[in-house]
Amino acid sequence: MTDADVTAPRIDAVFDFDALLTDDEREWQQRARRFAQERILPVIEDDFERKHFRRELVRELGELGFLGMHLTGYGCAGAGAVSYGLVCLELEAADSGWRTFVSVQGSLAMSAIHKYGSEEQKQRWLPGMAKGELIGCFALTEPQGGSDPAAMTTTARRDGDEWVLDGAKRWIGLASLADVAVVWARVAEPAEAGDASTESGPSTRSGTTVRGFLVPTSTPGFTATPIDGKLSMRASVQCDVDLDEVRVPADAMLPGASGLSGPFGCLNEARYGIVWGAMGAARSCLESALARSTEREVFGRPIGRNQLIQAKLADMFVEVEKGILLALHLGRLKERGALTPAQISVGKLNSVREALEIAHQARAILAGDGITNAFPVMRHAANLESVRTYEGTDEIHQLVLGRALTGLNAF
Ligand code: TGC
Repeated sequence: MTDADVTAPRIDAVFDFDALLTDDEREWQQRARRFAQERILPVIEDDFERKHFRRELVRELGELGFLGMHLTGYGCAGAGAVSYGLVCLELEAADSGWRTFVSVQGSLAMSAIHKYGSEEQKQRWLPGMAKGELIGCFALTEPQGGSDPAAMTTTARRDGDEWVLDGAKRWIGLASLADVAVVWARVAEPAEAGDASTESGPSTRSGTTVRGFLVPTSTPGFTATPIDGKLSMRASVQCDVDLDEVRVPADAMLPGASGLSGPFGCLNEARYGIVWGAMGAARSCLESALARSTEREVFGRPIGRNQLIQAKLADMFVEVEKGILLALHLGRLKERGALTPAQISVGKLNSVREALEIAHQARAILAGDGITNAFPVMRHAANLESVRTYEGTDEIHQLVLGRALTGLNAF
């Protein structure tokens, strides 16, 4: 067979992936792909270089229906889990920072309010957040480490008709831009929790439990400081948050969440988005390497004619296809209400680990030019280092799976 006999197919056409989707799902995907290509890709290298978060795109994301798109009512699109995953994939194919924005806003902050908020809280915050007029953040992780939220030291104490929050949070996406923070804090239980809905899960530390609070970021004592010096996710914002006697009214507490299962329920949503999103970054790296392999000539022929290059491309391709098909399977389970946290751990662990490996292989194929911003690959690789760590590190997800397999808890 000569080169002329071979037509290179589109990567996602090989398994006829489109045929597994509904018209509506394809429409969501196309809308996100257009947005990524027209609004993110032309500016992302510059934004990454300058550490610039392009806030004006937030309303556009809202107009397109991407914010809290898997939620129903309150101005949210009520889309299916697969549609949401496809949007995550297309956004992260452009940059992890933008998928992270949609995750923090929709899967974490809006989900927390939607799942656990009172009707009044939902009416107050969700419609504006869906439109991108209001930004939310999710303050769970603390400076001593993100893997063990049970070690949380931020407290909320009742003082008359108010809650008073004290503590510190770290790596909180969007906090310095946000209008509202969902802050998780330890309260004494049950008397001081003072809420009819405290069918509290077991306390996470003797005599206390974890509750969520909606804190307008303009509240005195709330300070968010962007973390500088990041070599990853430079086009998005992560902050230190200081809570110094932050006073909020009694009804700022989320009535429907008691115990760590509250924030973990939101992490499930965000981790699910990552299962898809990381495969978007991986696809972008593979596309760069593939294009380069037919254009770049070394030793008098395209590098793609070399078996060692083809072996790399084949392995990358296999993992992208497997990862996307796994994401689709998890999405279908989620739509049936059958997706478990352990299954999400399989997906998050696999997608991010493989995406990083693909980024590294793509960088090698691009050789010296691969370290420049003429290609998106180093940016994806750098971003994926964050994605590997947040929402549960590889090791946390391995241990979740280890526990599911053995019945023995390693934590
Ligand atoms: P344990 O602490 O004993 O469990 C407490 C309760 O939570 C329940 N639970 C879950 N519920 C729903 N979904 C899940 N995935 C859940 N995992 C646990 C559990 O059943 C229990 O409920 P109850 O009613 O009996 O009290 O926790 P564990 O032993 O089950 O889990 C330990 C471990 C290590 C798995 C967990 O602590 C964990 O997942 N750690 C990683 C946390 C993590 O991902 N942190 C990063 C957050 S990323 C972030 O905050 C930044 S957001 C992004 C941004 O802002 O940019």
